[in-house]
Amino acid sequence: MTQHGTALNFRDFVEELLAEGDAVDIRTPVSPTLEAAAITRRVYETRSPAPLFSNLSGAEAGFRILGAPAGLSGARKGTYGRLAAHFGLPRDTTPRELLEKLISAMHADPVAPRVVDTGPCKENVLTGDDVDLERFPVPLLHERDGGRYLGTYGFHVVATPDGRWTSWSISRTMLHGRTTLVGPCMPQQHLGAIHRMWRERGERTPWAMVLGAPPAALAAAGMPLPAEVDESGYVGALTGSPVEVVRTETNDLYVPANAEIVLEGYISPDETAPEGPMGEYHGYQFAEGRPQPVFHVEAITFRDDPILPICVAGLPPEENHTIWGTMIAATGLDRLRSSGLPVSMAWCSYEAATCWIVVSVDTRRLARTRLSERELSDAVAEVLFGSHTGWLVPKVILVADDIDITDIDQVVWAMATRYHPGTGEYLYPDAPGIPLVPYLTEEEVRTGRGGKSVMSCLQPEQFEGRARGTAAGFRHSYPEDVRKRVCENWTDYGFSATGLPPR
Ligand SMILES: Cc1cc2nc3c(=O)[nH]c(=O)nc-3n(C[C@H](O)[C@H](O)[C@H](O)COP(=O)(O)O)c2cc1C
Ligand SMILES: [Mn+2]
Repeated sequence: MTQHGTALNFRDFVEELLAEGDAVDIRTPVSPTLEAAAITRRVYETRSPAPLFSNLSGAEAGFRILGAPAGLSGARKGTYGRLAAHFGLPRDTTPRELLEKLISAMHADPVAPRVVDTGPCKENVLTGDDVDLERFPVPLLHERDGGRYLGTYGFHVVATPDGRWTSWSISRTMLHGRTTLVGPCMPQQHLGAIHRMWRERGERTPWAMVLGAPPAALAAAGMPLPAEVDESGYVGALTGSPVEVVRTETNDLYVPANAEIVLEGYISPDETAPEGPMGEYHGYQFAEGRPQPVFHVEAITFRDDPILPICVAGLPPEENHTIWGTMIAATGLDRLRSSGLPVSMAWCSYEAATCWIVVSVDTRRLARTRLSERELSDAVAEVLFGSHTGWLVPKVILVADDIDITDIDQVVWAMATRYHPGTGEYLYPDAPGIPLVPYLTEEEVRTGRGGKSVMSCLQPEQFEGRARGTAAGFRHSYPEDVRKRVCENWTDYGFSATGLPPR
């Protein structure tokens, strides 16, 4: 018996998307070289159902790819439906409900994984000379990428030498050879931090990579939980069930038993190879690759008819925005709230490509704090930029909570009408940050500091609990009986019922 449900079984997740009409099974031949990725890009950008490529040219029969696993859906299918399905939540779950769920699991006791003897991921086992990554349809994702990427929607499994902490985390891997991959392993991320511990001992880092993982586990692996927190225990708390794991064939690690594909081996302590470039989460393709550590694959196990999920990174919305951005928002909101600041919500607008987080401020509580704009900005910067979460996102935008910050139109309106040029922005040149941010100077990339700001869209009156003016709109400018009458008679006036809902 294997664990079921969309949160804890990737195959169930795919089947549910197909049943909901939020995935399409593509039986016509599609090439893994650019074509599958081009279709996936168009799917993200048109909010179409996720493409399941069941007939990949040149691939072994049965080997499949799922594109856009957490892309957004057309409005009538529930914009966040595919994301919500990662957690076993209803398709109409709102961002706010999702964040509350993610945060409450951060405060619950972890639920450790349950070790089982075997599982579907062991249906096929390749060891020794049979190990060959080229057996899988490894896609070329963008024309100017430096290679083909196998791991764009899978997570690494590594454990500290003392065995006390096991990290599950997403980081891309590019095909390097028949039995090798290459990919980034940043020391500020837990993969790199644990790899460093083994390197310092002069040893190889025992490693596994899980592709087609339980969707809730994949999302947790893209979440900046604090160091020394096992993502597996968090997933157990989040879903209410221990994740079923099996031991790898060749090293002492444990992986989800129903995963589609598991790679196992080690990260070399010293060997590097050129990796990238790859079209990235901020939406740009740069020309240069960089040397990165080499991952050696000593065994591959996989389900029959395996499905490889892929993220085709680039302009939003893709999974670096819908999964990473959402998980950053959850951990960021939790930190801000726990610090006692008057914060009601946080959201990484998907449109901003995980380069900003919008924070909404409860203005009534703000007035009671008697903080000035600078003091509030400094406090927010200290809480966020000093954390594992805040390292990832360079810009913070503060707005009053009359704005629904998950609605980009409202955020734009607040920025345009409330941010005061010259006085509304606070800079944090010493704050450490991810060097991938596209506008950083060479110096900032080299030192890993700078390019970080808090932009305030708060009005001076809001620090005293008042606002300058009220919104003029359908919801704000008419008495309830008039609004009700207008809504009830809408189609009688001759309008169609299916227009956008008014704000
Ligand atoms: C689709 C996707 C791709 C990602 N790719 C990378 C990557 O290549 N390198 C990286 O450092 N982080 C990447 N991330 C972000 C990390 O997974 C995230 O920061 C996570 O918190 C890292 O785990 P850790 O906190 O245990 O270090 C990606 C996230 C997602 C959702
Ligand atoms: Mn971690």
